[in-house]
Amino acid sequence: MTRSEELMSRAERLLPGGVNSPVRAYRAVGGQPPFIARARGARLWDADEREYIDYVGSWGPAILGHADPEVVAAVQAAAARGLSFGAPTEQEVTFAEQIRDRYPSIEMLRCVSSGTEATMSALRVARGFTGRDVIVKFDGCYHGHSDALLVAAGSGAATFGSPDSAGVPRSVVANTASLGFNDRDALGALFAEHGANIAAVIVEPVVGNMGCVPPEPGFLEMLRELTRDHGALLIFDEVMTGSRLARGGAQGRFGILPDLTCLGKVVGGGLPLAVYGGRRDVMEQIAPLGPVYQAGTLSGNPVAVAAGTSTLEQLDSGSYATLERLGARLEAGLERAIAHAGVEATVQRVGSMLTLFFHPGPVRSWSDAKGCDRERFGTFHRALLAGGVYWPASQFEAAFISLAHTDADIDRTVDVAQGALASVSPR
Ligand code: KE4
Repeated sequence: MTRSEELMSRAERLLPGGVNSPVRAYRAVGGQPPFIARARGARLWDADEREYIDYVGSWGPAILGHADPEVVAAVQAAAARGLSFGAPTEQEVTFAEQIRDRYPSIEMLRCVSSGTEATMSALRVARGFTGRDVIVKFDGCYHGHSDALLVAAGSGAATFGSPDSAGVPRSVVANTASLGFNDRDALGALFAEHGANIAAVIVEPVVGNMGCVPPEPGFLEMLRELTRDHGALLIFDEVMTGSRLARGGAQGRFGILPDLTCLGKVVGGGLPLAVYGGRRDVMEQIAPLGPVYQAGTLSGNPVAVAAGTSTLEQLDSGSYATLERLGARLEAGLERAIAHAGVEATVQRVGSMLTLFFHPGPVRSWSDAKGCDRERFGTFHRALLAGGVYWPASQFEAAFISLAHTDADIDRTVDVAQGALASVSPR
């Protein structure tokens, strides 16, 4: 029995599935999830001292690579000054100024401790500001686990979703509509019928949570135009894309400014720190200035802010050129490996986030993505892991490249993927 197997048998007695977040249990891909003991740069080591090249990056935060020396030093120095005060600190102001400097759409912001909190709070202030109740999301987009956003795809014409989780009352999602991503006809029809009641549209501007699915030309522009015309707010959930796709996130890359933005992952540098912010007239609705309540004991925690500040300070324009180059190298290598293996698969990438879909492609929406061959993905994932490549444990996730990855890492990964694809029965 490996150390990870021993640890999993202990963990399962106390933690549902032995994990603190479902995807970590490997139920979608099978096999024993390695318990990670330590990480540095682009490498992970598990409890059995097995080494991996890491493409999960803690699901996005580790854009510099793990245990970046400057970030670790900043965290150690902050911790030595005290872990949490529940009071304003200079460091939170500096961090807020960093965010404002990167995101022209963010005039005012509030720190919270997770992406879920950020999106939940953004929805609340959008409803408070507009006085409206209807929220629009897109099938296959994930915005954290707050009740109003756990909505299954609207079945056919019934665009108003049904709960996507037990424990969510139907009444709570009665005002949440879910449409097909990139479906401009459905979007136009919904606004034509319900526009006056829509508080906000929330979208991953590049979707990571059905795998990497970019917006088709004109889709984000249409979202911006329709929300503006109908007095609804446009919320970009950039928890994954923010500071990953460009210094100013997807909004910087595409040049479309939302009314509110949610950030997480990279901006916290791996510690519990997330942000929601945007138009000043909207954010001034938040307590103690306005009637929309939101609070948090550890919001803007000084140790987490130290990790976030140090991470953002190290991300400059050169960083994104490097991430683009490494991403293109991995994409090209995987495409060669797919062709060589004669397997029906496609790679979709934006910057340093990418997905290998077991699907002929293109994958434009959830209705495409759910047609992927998940069994083949599971075989592929297990073979990658056996070959020392740590890949997201679901077909519906994005893999992430960090600044610590080298050309040699990418080339080694492509070699392992070539072997992994050979173990997948061709179709
Ligand atoms: P958290 O509450 O997990 O910090 O953030 C929720 C969230 C919000 N918005 C987007 C676009 C996200 O991707 C996430 C969380 N992402 C998942 C993986 N895609 C986190 C991994 C997990 O759930 O364990």
